[in-house]
Amino acid sequence: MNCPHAEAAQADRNAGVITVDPMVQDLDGETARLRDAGVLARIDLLGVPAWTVTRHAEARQLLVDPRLVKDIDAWGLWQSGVVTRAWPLIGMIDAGRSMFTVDGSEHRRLRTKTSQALTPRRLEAIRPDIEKFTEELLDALDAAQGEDGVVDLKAVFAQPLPMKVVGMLMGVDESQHAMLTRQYKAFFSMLTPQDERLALLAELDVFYTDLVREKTARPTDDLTSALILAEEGGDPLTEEEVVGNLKAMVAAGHETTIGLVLNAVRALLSHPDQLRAVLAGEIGWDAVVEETLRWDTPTTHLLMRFATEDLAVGDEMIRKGEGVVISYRAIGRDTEQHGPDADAFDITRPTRNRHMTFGHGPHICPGAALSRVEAGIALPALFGRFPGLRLAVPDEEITKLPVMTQNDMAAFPVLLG
Ligand code: STR
Repeated sequence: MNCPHAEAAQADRNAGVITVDPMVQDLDGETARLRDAGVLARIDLLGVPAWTVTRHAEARQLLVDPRLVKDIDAWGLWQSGVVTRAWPLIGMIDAGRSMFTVDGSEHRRLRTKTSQALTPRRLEAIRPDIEKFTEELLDALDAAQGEDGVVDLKAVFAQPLPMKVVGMLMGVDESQHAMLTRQYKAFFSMLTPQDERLALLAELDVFYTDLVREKTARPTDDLTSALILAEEGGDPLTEEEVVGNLKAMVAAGHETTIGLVLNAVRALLSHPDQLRAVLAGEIGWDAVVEETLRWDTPTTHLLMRFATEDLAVGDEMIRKGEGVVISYRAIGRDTEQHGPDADAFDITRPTRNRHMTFGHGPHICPGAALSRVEAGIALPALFGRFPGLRLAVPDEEITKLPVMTQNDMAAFPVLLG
């Protein structure tokens, strides 16, 4: 049909839409485009339209708004069948019933045990284990150097550490860690064909269900057993709910912390003055961790929430049934929150702790304290053991994986010094 008005209207609508590209290498460019597009930006996620929030203040407001929910059935495009399980990002949203997908009082019921198990005080008990894992992996790093002295810090150190920690917490046997790492790598990569992704998610469901059944028969002192045994006011969690929580914690506990540790190392190596100040004890490692979380968050975009009513945000209106992404990378670079130099990495920045990388409101990351403990042990131990650590290739040659939601490097080749 030749209808100039409709075409013009379509072009108009397309004009303001930013395509979020999993293949992007210039992530800073994409982040700046989103931030500059306004408080709310229209995005295209592999052919699916959504809103994204790009600013700190408005995200903070939306994350406590009960009219935005996690339940995929509130999504118009899902109800109408436009979005199906064939969409490569569906696993990020339709992830089974868990604390990640439910709101309100049910959400509290699903989440209480987990947040109680991960308080800073409770985590003190596992600090020695994390230190031991770290030392073992530093030995492994030393041993893995090739003839040219090069070793992949990601594969040998940053990746196994969080898996060991979350595996210990949840009671996942070491023999399964390599399988899980492989499966999650394929899950997050947008190059994995969708039928393979759905098949691996089904396999993981079987794996986690078997684990929950085993722990039901023989509870131990891990968090999976605690979730199974939780009373929750006479309303214990179902098997499906325990499985959902277990899946969420393994995926989140492992994937995001890899990014935190590597992004911090990368930031320090490309800002040698700041590395020197930390190594000289002029400023603490906690400053490095917080500024990395703000400046180069592991989670670029978090999918997704849905409006149960029309919602006005700034000059825009999110319509009932529309999807909303939270773009944490752009939020960390918000100049109103962090000043005109928000794009600079600066561990002395006064607002370095006032980032929103762990979210806000009822769904705020329950593992935040754990990731801080892990990075707070791993980083000083790594630089303590290898003070001459340096990149084996120019920084520009570090490639980002084709992942939509995480800032994930393919490899991080280093020389230990
Ligand atoms: C991966 C697939 C799965 O089985 C369960 C979940 C639920 C938790 C999600 C996880 C997902 C993907 C990565 C997330 C994590 C919560 C925090 C983590 C989104 C969908 C972040 O990147 C912040």
